[in-house]
Amino acid sequence: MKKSLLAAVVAAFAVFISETEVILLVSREVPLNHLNCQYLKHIEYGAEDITVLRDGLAFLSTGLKFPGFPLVSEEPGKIYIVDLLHPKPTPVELQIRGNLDLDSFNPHGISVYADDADDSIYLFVVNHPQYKSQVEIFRFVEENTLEHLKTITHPLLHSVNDVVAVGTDSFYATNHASFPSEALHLLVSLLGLPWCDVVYYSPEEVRVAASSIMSANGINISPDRRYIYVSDIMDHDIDVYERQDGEQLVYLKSVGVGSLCDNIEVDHRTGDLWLGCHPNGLKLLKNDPEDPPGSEVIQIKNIHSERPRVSQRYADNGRVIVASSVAAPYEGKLLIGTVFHKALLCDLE
Ligand SMILES: [Ca+2]
Ligand SMILES: [Ca+2]
Ligand SMILES: [Ca+2]
Repeated sequence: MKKSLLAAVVAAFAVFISETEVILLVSREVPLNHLNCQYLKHIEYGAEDITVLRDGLAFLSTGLKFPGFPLVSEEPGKIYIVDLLHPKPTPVELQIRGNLDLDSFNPHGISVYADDADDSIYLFVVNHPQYKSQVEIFRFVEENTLEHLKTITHPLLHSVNDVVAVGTDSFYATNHASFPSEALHLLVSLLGLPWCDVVYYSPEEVRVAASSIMSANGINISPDRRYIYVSDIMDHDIDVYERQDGEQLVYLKSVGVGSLCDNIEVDHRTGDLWLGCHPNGLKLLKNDPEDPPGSEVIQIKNIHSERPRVSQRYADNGRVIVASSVAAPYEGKLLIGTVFHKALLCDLE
C-alpha cells in the first residue's frame, strides 16, 4: 500500500516536473513554414519511421501503438513501401512471410542494411508485441514481400525506440527509458539523470555502447558509415559518435536543435541530417483535437564542422500534419511521417 502510494506521488510529481520542463523548453508556437505537399495515400495511422534506399524505395513503419499516444486503429501495424521515382508515388503494403505473429506486430523504428556481397536488402524493425521490446530482421524479397529471418530479444534491449543496422545481423539500438520499470524510469527522469543508453548487438556480443543520454530516440549513420548520430530527445540535441575498431563508439560532440527531435534520416548524397521533431511537447502529451500538436522538420548541414548549420525546413500547427516524427529527403522530395497521423510527400525545390 505504502509502496503504491509512493509510486503514485512520484508519478504525479514526475508528470508535473516533466510538463514544467516541457513548458520551459519546448512549449513553442511555431509560425507556419509550409512546402508544396500532398498526403500519401493509405497512410492514416502514422508512419513513425521512414527510411529511403539509394534507389528511391522508401520503407514506412505504420500503426504504432504506444502508451501515452491515442489508439487510432485496432489493426496490427504494417510495413509499407513507396517508390519515390514513380510519377505518382503510392505506398503498397508489404506481405510478411515466415514465423512472426502478425496480430501483435507493433512496428516502431526501422533501418535498412544493403549487403554489397549479394545486393540483398535487410530491414530491421523495432517491434513492441504486448508493449515488450524486440528487434525483427527481415530480408526484402521480390517486389512486395518481407521474409522474416529472426527475432532478437535481450535484457539490455528493454525500451527500444530505434535501430541502425551495421551488418546483416548486427545493429545499434536506442533505449528511450533508463529502466524497463516505468516507476524507476519516472524517478530517474524526475531527478534529471541522463541514464539512457545505446546498445550494440551482434550474435557474438551484446553491450552498452554509449550512455549518459537523457532519452535516446532516433539513431542513424553517416554515408561513409564512420559516424553514429543519436537524437537525445529530452536534451534537445543530437549526440555525435565515431565508430572505432571493434564497434566502440567514441563520443565527439552534441549539436543543439531547440526542439524535441524524434527520428533521424541522413541524405545519402550530402550527409545532411533531417529530423522529424515535436515543437510542443505539452501539446503532444495532451493531444487535444481542438488544439493539436504541431510538426517541425529540422535540417543539420555540415554537422562535423566547427559550425553546423541548423535550420527549420517545415513547420505546421497541427492543422495539416500532427506530431511529425521523421523527415526523409530524396532527390528534391521530402517524406514527412508522424507518430499516429498521416504522412506527407513534399517538394523541396
Ligand atoms: Ca530509424
Ligand atoms: Ca545529449
Ligand atoms: Ca522514434
